[in-house]
Amino acid sequence: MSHSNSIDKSMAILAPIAEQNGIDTPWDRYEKMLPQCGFGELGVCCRICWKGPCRIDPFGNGPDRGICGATAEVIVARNLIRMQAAGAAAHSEHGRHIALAMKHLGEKGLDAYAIKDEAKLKGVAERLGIEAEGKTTLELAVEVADISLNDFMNQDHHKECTWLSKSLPPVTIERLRKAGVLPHNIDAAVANVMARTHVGCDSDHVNLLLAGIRAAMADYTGMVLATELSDSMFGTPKPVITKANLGVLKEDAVNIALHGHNPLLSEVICDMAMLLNDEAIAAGASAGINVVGICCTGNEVMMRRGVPLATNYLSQDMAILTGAIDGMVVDVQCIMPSIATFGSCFHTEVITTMPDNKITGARHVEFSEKDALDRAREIVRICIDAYRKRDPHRVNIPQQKETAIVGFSTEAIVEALSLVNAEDPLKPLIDAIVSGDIKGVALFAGCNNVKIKQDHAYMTVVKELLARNVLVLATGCGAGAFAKHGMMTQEATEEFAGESLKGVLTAVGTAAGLEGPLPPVMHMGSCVDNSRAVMLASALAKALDKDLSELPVVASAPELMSEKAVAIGSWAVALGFPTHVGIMPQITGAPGVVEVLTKTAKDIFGGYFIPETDPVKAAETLYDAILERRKGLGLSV
Ligand code: MSK
Repeated sequence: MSHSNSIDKSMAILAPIAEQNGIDTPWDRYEKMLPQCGFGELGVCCRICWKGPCRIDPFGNGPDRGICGATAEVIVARNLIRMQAAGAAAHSEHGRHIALAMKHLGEKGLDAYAIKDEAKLKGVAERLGIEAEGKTTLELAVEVADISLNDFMNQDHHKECTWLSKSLPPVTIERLRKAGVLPHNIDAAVANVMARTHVGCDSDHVNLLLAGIRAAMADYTGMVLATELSDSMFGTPKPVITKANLGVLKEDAVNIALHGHNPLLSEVICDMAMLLNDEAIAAGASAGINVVGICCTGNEVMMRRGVPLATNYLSQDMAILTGAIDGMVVDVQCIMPSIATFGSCFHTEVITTMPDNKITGARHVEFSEKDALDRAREIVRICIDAYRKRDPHRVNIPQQKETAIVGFSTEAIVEALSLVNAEDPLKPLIDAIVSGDIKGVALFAGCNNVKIKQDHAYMTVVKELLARNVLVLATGCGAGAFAKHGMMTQEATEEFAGESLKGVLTAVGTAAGLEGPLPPVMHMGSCVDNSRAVMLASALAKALDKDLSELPVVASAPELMSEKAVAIGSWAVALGFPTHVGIMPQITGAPGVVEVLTKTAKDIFGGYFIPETDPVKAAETLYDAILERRKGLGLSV
């Protein structure tokens, strides 16, 4: 029997439809997988050579070494840092793609793209040390792209990636430099992890873990340049009011769901959907084209255009069960192959677009920046054609839908604060932290994981922290969870924020003309936009002349699953943030690795991992970490 395990009520409505159609939900697929491999759960299964697979007996009754002699510590560390490297590769491929597009735009022009935010580009250029005087916008774009691309190409080990020093406080850079974890080249950091984890190479778990942190810092580098260049090309997000959850689908519209990560695709589809709206109406869809988002592409178009968010990671294939999605257009990352199966049970066209991200059973329309308009037109028309085949009797759109105020880029937050203090915009925030009106800041990031009830851990941890007057920032599918469940509204501030936090959010919101508070959870964007939170924290650290590791800032990934989330969590630790993970990481078969990541890391980086599957306890531990930081700064607790 098909079922769901989610606090999102629309899932309970859709699960019976999966059963009627004889397809498994993600939760069914998970149940069929049980019991999951105990060796894998502990991280002690080694598959990096064909003498294996080897596995260490955690109870001490069987093998305590692999065939090559590798210990549990080495096996676990190798497995973990390969995840960090994969996460870094994914994010930085995204960044490289944007940087190459910006370079092509500047050099040869690209019909579908422009520098929409010239002020941001100029700011980025200035930060990178580029002299802007006398240069055109496109010339500047080329130089910004070249410097960014050099972070993938530099071979001088003594020269760290430019984007690191241009985005982090000097004292933090110095600490990380001493620890030897600053990459000189994003690609090299990833390749180095793959090389040193080859059989018969690095067999010291601490040395391996440090290489993993370096890869994670490469992940951060790819991420920050992706965000900053995307803003330049597509606009820096500003607060916008939209809706979230599957109730955003429209029965009388051609519904196109954009899913994946890279705005290069989704931005052009959004433009094309507007251009072809009349064709949709002519096809019988009286409401025209309704573009909605899923996962981080959803976040990208939501915060820049106010496009409503249909759902987050774990319910992506369930969305097709509404029978109302005519096209699901995907690019890269976090796309379940199951969407092709779900699509084939309905009229939904599942369209892959990237040469290195195809799905068997899906239609492929290869997208490139050079012919973006033609391909986008083709894709939107495929979706309109699919609408013609939609069976109205199979449409079942759950009514769940919440308002969400989204789009709090660092710039937008600073702009809102400047309405309180134009001369020194950060001062109101710093004053609130110093006085204790805001006890600290928590960044929520990460995914959903089928191992726990969808969205439940996010909602539990966040409510606990808000009640304790902690300012909350959110990205990725965590942000999606909060948007779906009404945590990005002014009403949520009234209901969940502690009194002093509510006072600050109301003062800033009122000054910004909102006639009430800011939402209690600030939507900062997609996975790569975790860099925005670092930018904000770095601005605070610089203003206070402190290391990031001294600030009362914590991170939480209550429902993480992806390699990218592992990489994000790892750089959060390196930057100095106590970092909660709500899914037990696959490292517990190696006590030495656990010790390094949860304790020793604190001595080296200030940050450390807090594995805790109980969300209430996790909130308590995060809050204690905030108070410890406050004490360290001599602030009231
Ligand atoms: S999409 S990495 S499930 S946040 Fe960025 Fe969501 Fe996690 Fe993917």
